[in-house]
Amino acid sequence: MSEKTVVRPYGDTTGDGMVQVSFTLPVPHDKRAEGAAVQLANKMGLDPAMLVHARQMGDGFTFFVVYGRVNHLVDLAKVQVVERDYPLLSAKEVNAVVKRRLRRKLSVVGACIGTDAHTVGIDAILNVKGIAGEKGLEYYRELKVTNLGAQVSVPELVEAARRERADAVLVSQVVTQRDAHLHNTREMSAAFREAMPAGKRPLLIVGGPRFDESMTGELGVDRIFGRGTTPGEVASYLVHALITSRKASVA
Ligand code: B12
Repeated sequence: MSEKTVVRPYGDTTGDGMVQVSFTLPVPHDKRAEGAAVQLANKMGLDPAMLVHARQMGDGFTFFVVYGRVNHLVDLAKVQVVERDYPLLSAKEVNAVVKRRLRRKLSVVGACIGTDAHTVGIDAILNVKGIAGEKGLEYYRELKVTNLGAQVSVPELVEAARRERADAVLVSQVVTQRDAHLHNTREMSAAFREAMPAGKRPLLIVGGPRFDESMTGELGVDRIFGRGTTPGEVASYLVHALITSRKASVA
């Protein structure tokens, strides 16, 4: 494997710097619109910029795809990401740890909050059917899952967490328009902080395709899961955060 830490994009030949971007402009499709798209791409640092696709999207909007060269470099040594810092366990291992160490079922309450009705993601994590060939948390014998579904208000969620004596609350936020996912998450974590004293609060987990996983502190949650999350990763995190890394409290 290459030792290189500084890389450039690859289009036709190694290191040629070619990238493809897509965007929509609020103009009808004509020659001027195409020129405007190229101008924007130039301002974004693509030089030369080639328009490869333009299609009118309803009245007065055009969608563009532009292909062009950038001169920017990426320094892999400076990339910062949140990496998994706990072991990935099988369903059998998760069940065994919960049974042996917690000696009761681990209670999980999940929901899509606010006006968000995109339940496919949270269902993929919670429901037996799961995702990508992996079963969801309902399949785990030692987990008790309460899935509240779509458009749940924060007070309803707090109430359900109390009723179910939730060890963890899993919230999904897919819509990001006007930063709704950030506002809703902050509102949710503040409500839990107000309703329950530290030490009695469930683990707060939020997930969705457009979260920045490094924003836990800012959003007041314990963990953020992004695109492509699997139920096994979530179950393993629950065991890590609630049991194995809290040796003293559950021994
Ligand atoms: C299906 C869909 C719908 C369905 C939702 C059906 C349902 N029951 O969920 C319907 C038709 C209802 C819908 C409606 C709308 N939608 Co829609 N929808 C989609 C679509 C096509 C797919 C989403 C999806 O199911 N992905 C598959 C799942 C498995 O992926 P996921 O959600 O990312 O989940 C994974 C991870 O993110 C993570 N995860 C997610 N949540 C959680 C939670 C936890 C706790 C954890 C651990 C992990 C986790 O794990 C999951 C598994 O890996 C997307 C576009 C796209 N291709 O993504 C648009 C999209 C999300 N929708 C969009 C929009 C705008 C809308 C509407 C506002 C449209 C309208 N004008 O009416 C409405 C809003 C309705 C509402 N009130 O929320 C936009 C959002 C844009 C934005 N910036 O926010 C998108 C991106 C489309 C687009 N390109 O414009 N939508």
